Amino acid sequence: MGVRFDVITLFPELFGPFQQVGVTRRAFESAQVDVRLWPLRDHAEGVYRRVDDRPFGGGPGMVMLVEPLERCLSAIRADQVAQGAARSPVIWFSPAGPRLTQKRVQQLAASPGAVLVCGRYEGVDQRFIDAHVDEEISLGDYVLSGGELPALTLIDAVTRLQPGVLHDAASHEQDSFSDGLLDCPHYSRPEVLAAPSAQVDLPARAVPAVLMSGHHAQIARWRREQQLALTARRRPDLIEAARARGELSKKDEDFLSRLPL
Ligand code: 4GO
Repeated sequence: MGVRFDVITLFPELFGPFQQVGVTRRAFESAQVDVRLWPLRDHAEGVYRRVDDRPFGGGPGMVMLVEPLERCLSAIRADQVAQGAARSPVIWFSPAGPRLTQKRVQQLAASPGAVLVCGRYEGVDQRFIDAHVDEEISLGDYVLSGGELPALTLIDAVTRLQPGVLHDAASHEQDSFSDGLLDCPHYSRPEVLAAPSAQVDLPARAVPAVLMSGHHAQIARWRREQQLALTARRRPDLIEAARARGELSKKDEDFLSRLPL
């Protein structure tokens, strides 16, 4: 049990503080999620410990060298064998990969883990990717200066799904995407919020009455309808996908058909 991430990075110090805060901290402390950092510089050679060089064919920037990466990956494989851990897939973060989804996060959360390769500079020599990378993942259509934030993002998304991390098991079943729809709005105290004194034009803002009614079935129906309305407006593609999976009831369809376009 537990998920192991082996992270290849030039900046291992980025991962420390992250493991010390929030609801996910216990999962790291108990090694329910075991993050092992592999500083790439440790596998570089020579006085200068080079991990990058100029691209053949010319052009701007630097490319991460194959050999330190291969030595680092060999050290990870040897450690996995020594620890009796599974040989986990190698994930490389780049904008060219398919987008990370909650579905993939759920699969990884129930898996032995992965080796996460964090690129820097212009990227990694293609021969490393061709020989060793099993899966390429992107967070979205933008460029980052390194793969560390995508790695931390993946680790966070996987860690919060581990048993005991959230306050109750139902908590993440309510998340956006867990049922394929966006999350409903949330409210807490006070029940009626006074206008800030500097903004007399802002009316007092009450919590939606149904949430104060104590009618659990009505509350559940209201939340479902809030999810449906928000998702239909912002992400009609997700409504279509939920419909195709047969996850919209007659009630849901009636509600959607009555929404203003
Ligand atoms: C991943 C990596 C963006 C993403 C990256 C993304 N930029 N959209 N940059 O998930 C090679 C060196 C890739 C820096 C890395």
